[in-house]
Amino acid sequence: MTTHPGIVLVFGDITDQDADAVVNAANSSLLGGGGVDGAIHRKGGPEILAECRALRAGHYGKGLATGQAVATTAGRLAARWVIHTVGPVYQASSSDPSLLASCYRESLKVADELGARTVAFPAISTGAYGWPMADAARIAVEAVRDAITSVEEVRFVLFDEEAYRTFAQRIRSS
Ligand code: AR6
Repeated sequence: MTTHPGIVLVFGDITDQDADAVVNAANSSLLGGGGVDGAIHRKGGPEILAECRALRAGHYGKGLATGQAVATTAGRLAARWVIHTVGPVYQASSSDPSLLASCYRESLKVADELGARTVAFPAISTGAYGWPMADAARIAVEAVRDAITSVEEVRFVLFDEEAYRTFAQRIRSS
């Protein structure tokens, strides 16, 4: 069935999620980094990086563009797939919210292609990329709410209390 997904909030670590797919807040190199990206590669093991390297050697020679998404194995994680997406870097005067919304939409599109029914997202762009949490939460919740997808459950996995509270407030008020 294709409809809007249900939304669940979790206070925790994305690498612990038992979802069909977990989303990585990656960078365009697809070759790892800190934050969510570092945690996923550390816990998921070298198989994920090997597939990322293969993507770079093939269709993604120039890397993954901001707002796009692509899947690999999840290696040793409980999930079956990691969907890598690249959030926009926040710049106070010229940040484009549609690129952040695109990360959620494109990740759900990839999830549909895979047949994933449960997908766990971190708060993309709110760490190293500096997007203010309240604005990022609004964009994330709206993008997921409006998506037409076969994904049944979207889990936002928030790493600290402030992020959890901000997402909870946004869901209540929209
Ligand atoms: N589980 C859930 N959320 C987490 C975890 C975790 N294990 N670790 C951090 N967060 P970030 P970005 C939260 O920096 O802003 C990387 O180096 C964190 O508190 O992971 O999109 C990539 O390679 C924050 O709220 O992603 C890129 O270069 C949110 O997840 C760059 O950082 C996102 O923080 C991407 O930056």
